[in-house]
Amino acid sequence: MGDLAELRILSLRLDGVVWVKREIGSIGQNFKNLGILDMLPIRQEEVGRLIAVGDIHGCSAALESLIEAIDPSPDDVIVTLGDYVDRGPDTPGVLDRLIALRRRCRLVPLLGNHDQVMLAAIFGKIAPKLWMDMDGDKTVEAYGSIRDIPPEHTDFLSACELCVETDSHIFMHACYDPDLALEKQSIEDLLWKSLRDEIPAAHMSGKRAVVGHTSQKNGKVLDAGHIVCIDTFCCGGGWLTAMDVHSGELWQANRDGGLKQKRIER
Ligand SMILES: [Mn+2]
Repeated sequence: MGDLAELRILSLRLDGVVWVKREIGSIGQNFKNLGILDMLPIRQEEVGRLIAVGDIHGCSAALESLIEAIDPSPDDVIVTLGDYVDRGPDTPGVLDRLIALRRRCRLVPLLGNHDQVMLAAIFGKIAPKLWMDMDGDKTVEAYGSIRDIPPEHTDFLSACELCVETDSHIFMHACYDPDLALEKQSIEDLLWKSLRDEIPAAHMSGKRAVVGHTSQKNGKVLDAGHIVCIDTFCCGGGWLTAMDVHSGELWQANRDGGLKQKRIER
């Protein structure tokens, strides 16, 4: 198993000490295989805003507009909820912008199921057809060919985390099992489970979950109180949403980069 078959979970606490829980598993036929590797304390001196960004799916103009509107400072933490690739026209531009964003703020990128499948296809863990069936053809088209995907982009995706936790919130791409601690969650639930099947009960931690993955075709944030879904279907004509999880401030941009801004009820 190569390095790129490894997945990690990161757990952040923003009350002065950041705890990083690293887990490792294999991208392969069995997506469930996870085990704790280590747990590292990291000091965090100052904390700015904590902002989540929904599924970008190749919509680089929307991402560009949102970053400009947010105007992140080095103390801000931005958690991107995964699914950077496929469907939209410019996956390469999305990954370039995210890599550049790392120099402006504390970026915590999470892995989405599309990102996982892209990596698995590139590194021979699954048949490329499985990726193409998930609109991977748009991604390959934008790069020219699979061979033209630069290592910086696959490195970025390979280093994405599965789950992030703060004192008040948990973040993951798709969903969770409410009765399992974060380190016991399955890849299926974290990356694949749809809210259309069922809105889960509150997580046992009592923390509010912020997720993407289940696209809200009406373009509106789904707020069920204990869980909020900010995948507002940018690639399909809706919005790319960013949300300051403490203030409730929202930024939204469409796939052409047009911006709208509003505050949601809390
Ligand atoms: Mn997804």
